Amino acid sequence: MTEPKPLRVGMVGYAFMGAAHSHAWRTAPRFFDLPLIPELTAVAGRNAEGVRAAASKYGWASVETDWRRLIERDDIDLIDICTPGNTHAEIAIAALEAGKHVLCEKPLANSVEEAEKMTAVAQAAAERGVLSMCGFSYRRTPALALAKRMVDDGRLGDIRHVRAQYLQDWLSDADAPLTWRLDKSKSGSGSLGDIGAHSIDAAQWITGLNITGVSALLETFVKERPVGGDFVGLGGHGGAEGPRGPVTVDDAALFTARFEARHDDGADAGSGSGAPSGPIGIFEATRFALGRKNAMRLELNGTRGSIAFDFEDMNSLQFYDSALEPDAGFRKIMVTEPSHPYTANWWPTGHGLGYEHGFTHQVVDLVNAIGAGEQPSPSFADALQVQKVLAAVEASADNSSRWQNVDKEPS
Ligand code: SOE
Repeated sequence: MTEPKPLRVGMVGYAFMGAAHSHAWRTAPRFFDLPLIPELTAVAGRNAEGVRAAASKYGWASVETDWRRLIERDDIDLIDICTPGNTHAEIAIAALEAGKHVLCEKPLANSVEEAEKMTAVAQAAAERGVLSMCGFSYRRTPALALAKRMVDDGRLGDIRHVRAQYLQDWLSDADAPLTWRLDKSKSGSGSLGDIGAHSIDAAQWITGLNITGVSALLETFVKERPVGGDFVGLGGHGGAEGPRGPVTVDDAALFTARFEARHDDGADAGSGSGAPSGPIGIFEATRFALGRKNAMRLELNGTRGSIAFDFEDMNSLQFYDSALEPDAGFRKIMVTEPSHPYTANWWPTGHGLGYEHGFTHQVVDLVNAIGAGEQPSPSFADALQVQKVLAAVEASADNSSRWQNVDKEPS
């Protein structure tokens, strides 16, 4: 049997996502049989000392201090973009036009306009066999992939409610330093695009239905933060003294949403014509849910059943099946059986997986798609739909005309 060809990867950026992606590229071929074998060929970063240290720590064979060198090198087949959102469009478009596959971290871009350009270039590149994916890695959490399988199999019936929260608390400290995630010119938005985007993608992917409209509220609780603080992980402490800079993004985002009706209904939700309506949703994303560390939660209520997931208990899925006796209640599925998505390649039942496995499964699905010459999922077009929802949420929050004050004096 001939040895699989290498897939030579060039990664741009080496912070939190760079670390997670490096682990995934190294680990995927050791636990899954792949048509191509990823090689960690080069990592690029502007700081020569920092990128050399990252290459040594994460196992990259060479370094570049300009991402454009990765595009020029003919020993690189795929560009993995792990940088802030303001750089995604330029790098992805250059890579695709140079004939290199692309994996781009989420959200796809910092605007719908950029995402539309990226999607057009990606679709043209796909015609030439050059493929791309956006890194909504939570789709590859086994419990959420199982939820998708159950919805597709009709176990929940028609979906009526989507309830999505993504709760973190690393900004609860008013002196946590100003980082790129709090600078709109780099991140595009705050909790909305950074973590709310995951909830939007997961809800649309699992239900198979797009959001068609939203009504939103954004809030920035802490308007200024220390600059230049010691940055540890996502939060850290910048110190109460010293200069402070403006926070230009949301700390928290709340929105209600209407989804399209199921495609076979043929009706467009909200048409008011008595046609079947699609699900309605409520979304919350915040970095101030003190005590919640990475609670990416999703509950779907259907006409036959419900599921509930919390990433802080990521190896299980709560399932309510109306076909059982009414007082059966929710039951906890341990998503570690060999029949569950991805789990057969890891440990015996009950041993569980972690955050990093979603990134490894993302690489597995991407490499399998490239090997088969098929469009990976989520595509840039899928990610553009998420970008449109993000933009609608921001537009709704800016337009307070729908906001109804509660009269201070009883009428
Ligand atoms: C920070 O909020 C963050 O690292 C996000 O950027 C990731 O996408 C999410 O998976 C974990 O939290």
